[in-house]
Amino acid sequence: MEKLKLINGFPFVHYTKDFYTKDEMVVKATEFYSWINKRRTVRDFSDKHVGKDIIEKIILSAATAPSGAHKQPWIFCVVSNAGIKKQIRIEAENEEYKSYHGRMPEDWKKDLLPLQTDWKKEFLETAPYLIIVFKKNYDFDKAGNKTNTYYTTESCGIACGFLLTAIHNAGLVALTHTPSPMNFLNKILSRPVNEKPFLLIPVGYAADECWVPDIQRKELNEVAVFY
Ligand code: IYR
Repeated sequence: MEKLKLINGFPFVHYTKDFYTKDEMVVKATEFYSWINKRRTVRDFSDKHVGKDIIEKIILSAATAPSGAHKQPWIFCVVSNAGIKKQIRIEAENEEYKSYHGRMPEDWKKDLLPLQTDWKKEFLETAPYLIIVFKKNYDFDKAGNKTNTYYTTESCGIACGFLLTAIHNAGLVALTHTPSPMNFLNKILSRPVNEKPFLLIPVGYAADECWVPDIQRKELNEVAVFY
């Protein structure tokens, strides 16, 4: 039986967490780092099928993320339909073409050179799934009344972090794609006005011939300060 108690009239459940010995903790932390450090953003996708049940578990994992006042201000739209993927590719490439041919300042394009990105987004049709994460700027209760959401950017950012981790854990790869502007996604997916596109994440297997830029991650002393 789950332990329950009321605090000021609100139900709380007793929470327990496994403790590890100091040595176990070192092993756990080291192994996790070495595993997560193998995650890479991938642009070369295979069209190999991935079971919907896997994607469902990945999304459930993402949706365990903490959120402002536990409002869970996200919705994950999963597209596997070839026709919809094609529409998304056409619209995204249209925006990206304009970005790469005028909207992006030269400095920005220079920063992207080592990644060799361009306006062409073939992966939007190749990857078996596109997960489009929408951020809810406000929400509706069951009766249809408008309700507030809080810290939506932070909440969705964390949920996407969980999503990418769950994708990596399943042996799949992803790309955090941000076609800009992304309003076309509301239209194609018939999403309501309270939802704003946050990230477009193709998910699938890496292609047999898959190349990623030879990037280096910052050292600990460049990313952390201990006081
Ligand atoms: N959104 C564009 C450009 C782009 C921007 C950044 I910052 C990147 O890290 C990668 C790409 C695109 O998806 O190509």
